[in-house]
Amino acid sequence: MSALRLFYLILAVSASIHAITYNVTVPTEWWQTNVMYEIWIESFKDSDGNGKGDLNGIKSKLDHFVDMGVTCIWLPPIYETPMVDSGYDISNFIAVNSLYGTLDDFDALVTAAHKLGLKVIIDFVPNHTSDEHEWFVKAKQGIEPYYSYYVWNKGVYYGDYLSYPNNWLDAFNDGTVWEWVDEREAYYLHQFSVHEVDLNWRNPFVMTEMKNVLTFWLDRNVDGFRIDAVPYYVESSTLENETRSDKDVDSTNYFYLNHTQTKDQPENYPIVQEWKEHINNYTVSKGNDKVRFICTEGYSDIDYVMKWYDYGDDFPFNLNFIRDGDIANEAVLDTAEDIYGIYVKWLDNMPSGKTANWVLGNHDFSRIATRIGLYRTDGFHMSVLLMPGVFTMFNGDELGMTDTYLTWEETIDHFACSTTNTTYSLISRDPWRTPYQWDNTTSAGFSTNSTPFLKVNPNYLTVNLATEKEADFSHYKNIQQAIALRNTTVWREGTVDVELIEDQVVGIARQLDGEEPIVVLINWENSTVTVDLDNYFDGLPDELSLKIADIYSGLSAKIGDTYSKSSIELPEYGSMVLLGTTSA
Ligand SMILES: *[C@@H]1O[C@H](CO)[C@@H](O)[C@H](O)[C@H]1NC(C)=O
Ligand SMILES: *[C@@H]1O[C@H](CO)[C@@H](O)[C@H](O)[C@H]1NC(C)=O
Ligand SMILES: *[C@@H]1O[C@H](CO)[C@@H](O)[C@H](O)[C@H]1NC(C)=O
Ligand SMILES: *[C@@H]1O[C@H](CO)[C@@H](O)[C@H](O)[C@H]1NC(C)=O
Ligand SMILES: *[C@@H]1O[C@H](CO)[C@@H](O)[C@H](O)[C@H]1NC(C)=O
Ligand SMILES: *[C@@H]1O[C@H](CO)[C@@H](O)[C@H](O)[C@H]1NC(C)=O
Ligand SMILES: *[C@@H]1O[C@H](CO)[C@@H](O)[C@H](O)[C@H]1NC(C)=O
Ligand SMILES: *[C@@H]1O[C@H](CO)[C@@H](O)[C@H](O)[C@H]1NC(C)=O
Ligand SMILES: CC(=O)N[C@H]1CO[C@H](CO)[C@@H](O)[C@@H]1O
Ligand SMILES: [Ca+2]
Ligand SMILES: [Ca+2]
Repeated sequence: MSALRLFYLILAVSASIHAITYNVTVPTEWWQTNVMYEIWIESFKDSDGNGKGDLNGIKSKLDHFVDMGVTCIWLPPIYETPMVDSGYDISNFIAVNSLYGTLDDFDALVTAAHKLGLKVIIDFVPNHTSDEHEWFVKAKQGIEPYYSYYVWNKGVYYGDYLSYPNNWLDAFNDGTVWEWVDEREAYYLHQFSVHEVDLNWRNPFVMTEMKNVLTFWLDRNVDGFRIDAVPYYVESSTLENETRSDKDVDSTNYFYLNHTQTKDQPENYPIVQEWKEHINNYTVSKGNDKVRFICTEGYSDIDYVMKWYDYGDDFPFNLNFIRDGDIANEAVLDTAEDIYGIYVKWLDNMPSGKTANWVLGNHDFSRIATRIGLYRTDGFHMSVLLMPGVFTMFNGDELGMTDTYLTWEETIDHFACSTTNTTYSLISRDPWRTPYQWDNTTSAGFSTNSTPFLKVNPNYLTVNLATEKEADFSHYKNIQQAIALRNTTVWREGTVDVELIEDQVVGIARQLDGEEPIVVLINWENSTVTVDLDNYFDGLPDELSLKIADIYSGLSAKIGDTYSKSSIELPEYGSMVLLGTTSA
């Protein structure tokens, strides 16, 4: 769609063994410079006092995004749903969840957002429908074409004993993916909950139906889609058993098997490409009125993830700071080398001319501040924000919100509730879905209702947007300033050089001829370190001035101070954004 400059790799001739400088893809379209903000609708803002967030609530808070510098909001599923899986179980793809509002409310939100220059993208969830969806209700009655919208199998006889066609397991650890339906004398396939029935992506009618769904929302003026669960669309047609993994888990646990037949199948890729083409055709039919984009979500090995770039995907989410490529394993973020390694892995593998993406948090996993510690959170955000590409952030992370402890009685996550009072906390996603902390009033300003759907984190009296806006230094202000630096020529076009310094600092330099460089240094360890940037970066000016610093290390008092590049002392867990001062 655009003449993007190629993404080159230069092996710099310098003293350091790590020195790699990357040319960047110069952004030409709005989405390439986005900060894309995930709003967890239920916990963001309640407009009518029922204790649950809604679309009108979001509309009333759009100024927050303008103030922060966020340019694109991403709404998780807004569709009609029985809410078995937080709205990812959809019973009607062209209607709005009544808990959140109406289609008119949605239209009003999009219009209001556009007026403020914000883009709106929505989740597209094509891996399955709810078992309450009209298509599945008809399929169960044997009515075509709906019966063939799903994946059915008659099972296998072992003597007189009928059993599942194979050993595949669902991702919610309920055991088999196959569910028996008496009326049809057949099993249907579900890779997730038994209430989420997998669509048959080998059936062209399913493609037609889902393209109509895309068109419906394009007509409502959305700016793009985040496409959910891309590795799971198509299963191997041979129905071969999967083999045992190396994980020491119960035999009904999803991770008991290697998902060689049910995940990352090659047929998934052209499906997404066809949606992208459909969206492009829509744009052409509107006289190229605006640029629309898609991005995809999938926790897979880097090769499978990178392949999406070749199939019409503007970018796949980079979830490597959350999972290590295998959905079963948490990302390891213990050392500076770990962080450095994750940055370089993406840059080394991304195809030429593409836009990078970085994600630190989302609705499915523990908050970043909880995973790495608050004292490292500012530095980590500064570094991802000043890397080239799109940063995808989860609501509340800009405040340094942390996971909230919830008792068994307070737990509402459906999957946690189906466990026990001793194991629920391993499963529950409630701790990072508690209400957004706007201010120090009732329910943190989230709702006039003093008993919201999930309790507010007790730290809201100090950790809240209003307080952080008033403070001289805060997580929020640091993020706001780092976002503002993305609106510079050096951020957009400058090279990027990522270095591991003294084994404990991640250093990032953005440089461009004729522009002041941006340097980010994050000390990942609880010990002071002095760094000589000459050993790691070429071409920096002798002096750099401190622009942004984390709020805990004491560096805030030194904002505006000048540092010699050959000797910069970083306190324990200290992080800095430094700017060049040569032509000042
Ligand atoms: C990187 O970009 C610079 C400036 O445009 C250019 O001189 C250089 O040749 C590029 N590197 C490679 C490997 O092409
Ligand atoms: C597949 O797995 C099932 C369940 O473990 C087993 O009963 C069956 O024999 C296996 N089939 C093959 C072909 O190995
Ligand atoms: C299955 O998983 C184990 C451990 O992760 C791995 O060593 C093996 O190569 C995997 N097998 C296949 C066929 O992917
Ligand atoms: C897009 O439009 C072209 C030209 O009309 C057509 O050939 C193609 O099939 C369309 N693609 C999709 C996915 O609808
Ligand atoms: C969990 O529930 C059981 C049975 O209801 C009860 O006996 C036990 O005390 C509970 N344990 C905890 C940690 O709450
Ligand atoms: C509540 O917040 C307001 C405005 O942010 C502040 O002026 C006030 O001191 C705070 N009150 C308490 C009890 O923290
Ligand atoms: C970005 O920079 C341009 C020119 O320097 C300025 O006009 C514009 O207001 C800035 N935008 C933001 C969001 O700061
Ligand atoms: C850092 O080290 C100091 C002193 O060694 C210790 O008191 C402090 O708890 C450590 N901080 C963290 C976050 O571990
Ligand atoms: C992995 C993933 O994100 N998949 C979505 C598809 O379906 C499951 C079950 O609804 C959801 O939990 C996921 O969010
Ligand atoms: Ca509400
Ligand atoms: Ca599927």
